[in-house]
Amino acid sequence: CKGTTKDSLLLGAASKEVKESENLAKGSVDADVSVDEITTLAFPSISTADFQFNNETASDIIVEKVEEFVNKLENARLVLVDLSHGSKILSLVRTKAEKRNIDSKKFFTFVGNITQLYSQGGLRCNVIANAANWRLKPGGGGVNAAIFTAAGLALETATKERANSLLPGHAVVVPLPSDSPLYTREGVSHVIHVLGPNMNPQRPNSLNNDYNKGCSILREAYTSLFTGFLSILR
Ligand code: AR6
Repeated sequence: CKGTTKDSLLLGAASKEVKESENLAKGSVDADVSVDEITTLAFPSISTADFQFNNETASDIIVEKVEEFVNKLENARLVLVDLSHGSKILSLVRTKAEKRNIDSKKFFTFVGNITQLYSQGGLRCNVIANAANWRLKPGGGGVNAAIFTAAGLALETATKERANSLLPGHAVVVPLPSDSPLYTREGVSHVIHVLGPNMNPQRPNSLNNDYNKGCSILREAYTSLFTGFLSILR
């Protein structure tokens, strides 16, 4: 993450800003200094809430995809986030990742609001993923509403510059302007919007319980997400 591209420079700037505010605010967390330089992607479990994808099946796919990508990350790590300690998907993934001996420094689960990971949880995440809708519109509830609200108009504008819609299984990397509150407060320099498979008949493009298609789209979604993250690191 120390390249010379514009995006890499943004990452560096965000990290410096957060470090300075931490010095002033005295972080409540036992900060490991070496961790400062680690670029981190925080991501929610795609499709398992509003899109009603089965948790057990999704957890297999998350662990499979993390295992595939985790060794491609040099000084970077992946964190699966959910709101509550009772999260079923977090506990399923944690158990399965332990069984596969996935390096817990490179991948772990974390309970917290993805828009407040640094300010409330002391966890620096320069990149966050959004479980988006196909129109890439704010609102709609879940993590999408939370991220668009926290990031302000800056994210809407920056998203429109990159894409107007997404196909299921695809992702788009959006550099976050430095005037976004998510950038200044949390140190988030990029949002990666991901569209997962939809099993909810009340939402557009429902797969009507077709888990063959659903699994292949969910795999594709995580591949697009992690590939997008790798593209930021280079
Ligand atoms: N921080 C961390 N995790 C969260 C947060 C948050 N603030 N909010 C929800 N989660 P969902 P989907 C977790 O429903 O199933 C939207 O309306 C949640 O507990 O956000 O892919 C979009 O517009 C779950 O584990 O995404 C789409 O139309 C995970 O995030 C649709 O929902 C994903 O839940 C997408 O549905």
